[in-house]
Amino acid sequence: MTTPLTLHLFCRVVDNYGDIGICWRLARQLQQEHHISVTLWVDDLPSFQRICPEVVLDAELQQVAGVTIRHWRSQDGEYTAADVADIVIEFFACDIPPNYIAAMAQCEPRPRWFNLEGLTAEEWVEGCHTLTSPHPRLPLTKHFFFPGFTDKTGGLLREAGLEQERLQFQADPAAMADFLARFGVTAEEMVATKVSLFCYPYAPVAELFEVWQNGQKPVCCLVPEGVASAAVQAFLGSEAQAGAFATRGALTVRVLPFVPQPDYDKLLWACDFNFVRGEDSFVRAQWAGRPFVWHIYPQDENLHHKKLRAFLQRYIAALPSLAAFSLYWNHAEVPGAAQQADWGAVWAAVEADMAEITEKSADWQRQMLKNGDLASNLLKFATTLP
Ligand code: TRH
Repeated sequence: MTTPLTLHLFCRVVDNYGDIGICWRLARQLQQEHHISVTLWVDDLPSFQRICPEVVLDAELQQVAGVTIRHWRSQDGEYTAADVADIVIEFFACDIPPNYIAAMAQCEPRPRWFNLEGLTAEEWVEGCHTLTSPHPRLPLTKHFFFPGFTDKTGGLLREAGLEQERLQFQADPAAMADFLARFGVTAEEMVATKVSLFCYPYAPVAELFEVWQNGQKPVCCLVPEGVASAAVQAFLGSEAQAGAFATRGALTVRVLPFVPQPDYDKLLWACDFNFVRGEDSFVRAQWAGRPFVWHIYPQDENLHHKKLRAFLQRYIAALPSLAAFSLYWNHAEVPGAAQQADWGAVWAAVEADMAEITEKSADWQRQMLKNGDLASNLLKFATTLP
């Protein structure tokens, strides 16, 4: 039997759940599908525990789902070549401990070293994907690895069994109803337009609630606890705690607990329309093959609007109703339209195009499948390195 490859994945949580969400997903996949011995170094265990309840907060080292989790407390510490893995990945240019880098330079052969970058649909990514960055002093070379939407990028994170699991779940109305019933969704609400809502606090949620409340068609909106709290609380007239719900007019809002990652996928699969944000939920919504609107992570000088446009251009250039909705949702300028959204009209346009939008989402999902998956693409590239 050959010794399995070892891999260290370094994750610094900048904020929220996307950094650890992506790293945890990647770590599990490398371990489970590629049989690599993975250690995930992470600096923030409480955020990790929110998406993976098995994580113990006061453990320096622990095993979850076959992955070793190491609490990354500081940049200090002594390391030798024996501490270094065959493959080293730093997520999002997080600086790994200087002595660990020095130990990497002592290894023979040198570890394969990657900087896994953030996802963007902008074209420049294709030119930067797999570029090298030689260390200024040590005999080490790091490679940039970019996720993306074309075959000239690393593709998107996706587990091997995901597609089959999704298709099976979506073909089984009883399984979907049972799943949503766990959160209190009734048989009557099952036939409403089911919407999951995950966004940043500045999304115009109250405006949308008003439209849905006064609409003709029943809408059941499922919101994780802690998301859009002000608007949800105002609608409920009470604390937005998991389990709370209210119906006003055509709209029912239900507050869900934060669920483990695999259940979050099921939520996206079971809903007719998903609001997602950041990076990881955004990608999962694409794999769900259902219509979605993306709330992009805000950046200085509205840099995120450029990224949002680059994505919309690829995803729904031919569907102005959903493009306009997405731009308004992110407070971005809508070409040739009023600055202030008329939310009633904006939602009505999306509703009118829903069949076409649903079809387009399924097409997009199939198109993304053709790019392979990020973990396999990264490992394939690693084998080409000297
Ligand atoms: O939480 P996010 O906003 O995360 C990030 C970070 O802010 C990060 O710094 C930034 O770089 C990035 O966005 C762009 O959104 P995201 O990426 O969708 O991550 C959320 C994770 O939480 C994702 O893995 C899905 C998971 N999740 C659950 O597991 N259960 C839940 O109930 C919900 C709502 C989400």
